[in-house]
Amino acid sequence: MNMMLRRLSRAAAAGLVAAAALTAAAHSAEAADTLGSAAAGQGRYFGTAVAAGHLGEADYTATLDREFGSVTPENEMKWDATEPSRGTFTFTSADRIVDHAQSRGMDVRGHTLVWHSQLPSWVGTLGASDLRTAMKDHISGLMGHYKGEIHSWDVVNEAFQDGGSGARRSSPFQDKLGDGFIEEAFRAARAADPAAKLCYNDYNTDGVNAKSTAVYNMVKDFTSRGVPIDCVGFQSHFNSNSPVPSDYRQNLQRFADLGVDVQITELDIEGSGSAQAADYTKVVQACLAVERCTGMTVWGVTDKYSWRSGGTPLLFDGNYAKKPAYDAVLSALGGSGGPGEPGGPGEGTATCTATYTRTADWNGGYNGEVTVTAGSEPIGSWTATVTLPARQSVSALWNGTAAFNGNVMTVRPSWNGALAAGTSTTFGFTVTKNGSDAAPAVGACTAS
Ligand code: G2I
Repeated sequence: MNMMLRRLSRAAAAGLVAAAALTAAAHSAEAADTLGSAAAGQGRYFGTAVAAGHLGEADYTATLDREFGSVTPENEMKWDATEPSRGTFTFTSADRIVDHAQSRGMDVRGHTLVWHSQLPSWVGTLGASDLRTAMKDHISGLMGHYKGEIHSWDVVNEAFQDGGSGARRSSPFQDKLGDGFIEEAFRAARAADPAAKLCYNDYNTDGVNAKSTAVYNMVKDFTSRGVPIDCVGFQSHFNSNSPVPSDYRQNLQRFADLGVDVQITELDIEGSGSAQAADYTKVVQACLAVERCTGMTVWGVTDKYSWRSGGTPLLFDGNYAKKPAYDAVLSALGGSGGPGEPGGPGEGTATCTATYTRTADWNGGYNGEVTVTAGSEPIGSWTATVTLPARQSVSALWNGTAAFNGNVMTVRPSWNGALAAGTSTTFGFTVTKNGSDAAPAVGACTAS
């Protein structure tokens, strides 16, 4: 994709992010049948790590595009991938992921700016003052390239040691710049992209323990001194040696109580069958129980490409079949679609129709309006889908709440759900054209 098109598609996706944010607090009583749409119905995102090298595999991208609302490049934004030699940035692989996500209306998490691992060797050779400059240049170069396009950045990753001490981990940054490197990184990150949520991300911090308490104390110190930090990422790599902690929710909540968001950033749980499914349920329920837990990301689409593939820790097997863990997550998110459940076959006889008109038009955009009309029976609520043409994005929505999955906007009533037989209501939305004047397609209306 050439640069101009890439910028256009980035702008389109930025519009979708804004519209999604407008409605993120909306809770839906309707069932959804994908992870992304079910999570959106709970005001959360559901994402996955993505590797650029797999995007050419049809089943991989079909599963990605259908199920997920956010992507995290698994390796492509790391320091070794983006600045292999000092001052020379390469964004080809990361751009591939960002372009793919944006063209389908998915959000992007940035991972990661300052980390001791996957660090090119030149960084370790620098003296303190040069290293400080290089760290800030890396942050501004990488964040600047994606300015306005990343919903959350892992600014510093894994800066604390495992084990009981709660001490900092040795790294070029820690060893040469001291504890203050984290604060310096966050300040540089805020300056580079003020719109991005800035996260500290780590593992083995999922329950209350010495390491998570050390992170907690750092976040508390940052918030009390006005050091910019917006969120804490809990990687949540679980297996039999490191099971889902019983105080997981409590730990997320104590961070949230400091006034930061929490996110589950790299979730995977080794195992299979109902035991694995039950563990996934615990994690999703913990996030949903914490108001400031804004989203969850699993660390890969399919078991076969997982960093722990032998432990089959993900939601889709190597053939992209949904595992029991998938059904458990979807159900915990309030989604369904199974027979007899809300949103599934046989749920009732109420009907509605949806018709679309363009009510205003200008150079860069237009307003659309959808009229929802109840059939011959009264309805309690309705759902309508609007599929946007490529490049277009929604910047505002009224008289409805929206959940986005790719370029499909699923709209539910905000206040106007109940309709007497044969009566109508409308919802409206503003679209940024981004060079495309095509009309959106309004899908079938469903009533309940
Ligand atoms: O280790 C699991 C994760 C722990 N938290 C931070 C994450 O960034 C980390 O992700 C993993 C990736 O999933 C792996 O894919 O980070 C590993 C490196 O620390 C990644 O592995 C590397 C291999 O070690 C390299 O040999 C390989 O060239 O992936 C590279 C790209 O495929």
